[in-house]
Amino acid sequence: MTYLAKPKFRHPNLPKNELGYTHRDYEGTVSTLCAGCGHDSITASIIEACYELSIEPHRVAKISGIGCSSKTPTYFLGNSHGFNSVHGRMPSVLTGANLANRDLIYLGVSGDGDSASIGLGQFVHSIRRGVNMTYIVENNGVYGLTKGQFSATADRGSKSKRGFINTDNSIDLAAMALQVGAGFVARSFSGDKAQLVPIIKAAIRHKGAAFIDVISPCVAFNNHAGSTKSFDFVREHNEAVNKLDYMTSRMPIEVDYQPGTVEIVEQHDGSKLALRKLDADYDPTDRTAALGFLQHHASKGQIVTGLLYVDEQGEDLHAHLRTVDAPLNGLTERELCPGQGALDKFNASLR
Ligand SMILES: Cc1ncc(C[n+]2csc(CCOP(=O)(O)OP(=O)(O)O)c2C)c(N)n1
Ligand code: SF4
Ligand SMILES: [Mg+2]
Repeated sequence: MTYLAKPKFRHPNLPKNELGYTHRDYEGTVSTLCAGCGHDSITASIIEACYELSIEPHRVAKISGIGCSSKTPTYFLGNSHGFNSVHGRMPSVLTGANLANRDLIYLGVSGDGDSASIGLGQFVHSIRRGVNMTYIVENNGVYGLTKGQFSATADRGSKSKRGFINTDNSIDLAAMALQVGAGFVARSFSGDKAQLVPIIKAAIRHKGAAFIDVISPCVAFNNHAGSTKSFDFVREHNEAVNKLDYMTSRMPIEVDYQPGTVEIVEQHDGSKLALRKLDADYDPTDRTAALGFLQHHASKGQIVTGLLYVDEQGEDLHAHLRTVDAPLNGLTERELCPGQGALDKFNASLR
C-alpha cells in the first residue's frame, strides 16, 4: 500500500473557517515518514495556514520534486491539485503550470537536496523570474530519502551519522533567494508553528516569488551530535531570549521563543541548532541589510529565523511577460489562435 487514507468520521463540532471547512478538509493521507520527522510538523503548519486563510482547496496546486520532503504534499490538501515531479524539476513544472493557469495558488514543496543540489539552477531561475508561488524548502541538511548523504546546505565541519566530516562549504538558500531578487524571503524552524504558520500565510498572500527555508531535522540521519541541523545544535546556537519547549526522543520537536532571542534546539541525537528570531523592530524591507544580517549571524553560528525580506509592491512573471489576464483554459480557440493577420502584425513589430 502506498498510502493510508484517513478515516472519514469527523466530530460534528469541529471548528470551521469562513468557508465552513474544518482542518480535516485540508488534510491528506496518513504520513508514512519516520515518526518525529520535522517535515510532518511543516505539513501541520501548511494545513493550519490554509485553514486560517479559508482557502478553497480546489484553488491550490501543490508541486514537488523527489525526496521525503517532496512526498509531503500527499499528506496535506488532499482535495487540491498535485504533481509529484522529477528530482530538482519542481520549479520548471510549477512555472509551466502557473503560466498556463494563473488563477491557482501555487505551493512548491522541495528539499535541500532537491533545491540546493540537482535543482539549484531551477531554484534560482524560478525565483529571479518572480514566479507567483510559495516555495518551501524542508531543509534537513541531508538526502533523507537516499539514506543521509550530506546535502549542499550541510554546514562545513558538520558530522554525518556515520562519522564523516563535511569538508564542503554550504549554500544558504535564503541568502541566495535574496541575492536573485525574491520578493519575500523567510526562514523558520519546523517545530515553531507559532512562527511558521503566519509566515506561510504571508507568503501565500505575497504576489511574486516567496521563498521559505524551513530547518527540519531528520530524525533518522541528521539528529546526532556534530550535525548543525540537529535539534541540539539549533538550541545551542540560538542567541537571545527565547526558550525551547521540549524535545523528547522520537517526538516532534517544538520551540517557542521570543523575537530578538536565540534558542538552542536540541535534536533527537543530542546535537544542537541555534535559532535567532528576528527582533520586533527588524526592518524587512531592506534587501541589502537582510543579506548582511544573515551573514553576520551565520558567522557567529546562528541561524536567523523570521521574515527576512518583503517587497510589498511585489510583481510576478505574468506582469513581466505581459500575459493575458485569463487562464489559458478560459480562452476561446479564436483568442488562442487569432490568425495569420495577427501573426504578421506581431512579427512586423519585432523587425
Ligand atoms: C535524477 C535523480 N537523481 C537522483 C535521485 C535520487 N534521489 C532521490 S531523493 C534524493 C535526495 C533527496 O534529498 P532532499 O531533497 O533533501 O529530501 P529529503 O529526503 O532530505 O527530505 C536523491 C539524490 C533521483 N530520484 N533522481
Ligand atoms: S529519513 Fe529523515 S527526512 Fe526522511 S522521513 Fe525519515 S526523518 Fe524524515
Ligand atoms: Mg533533505
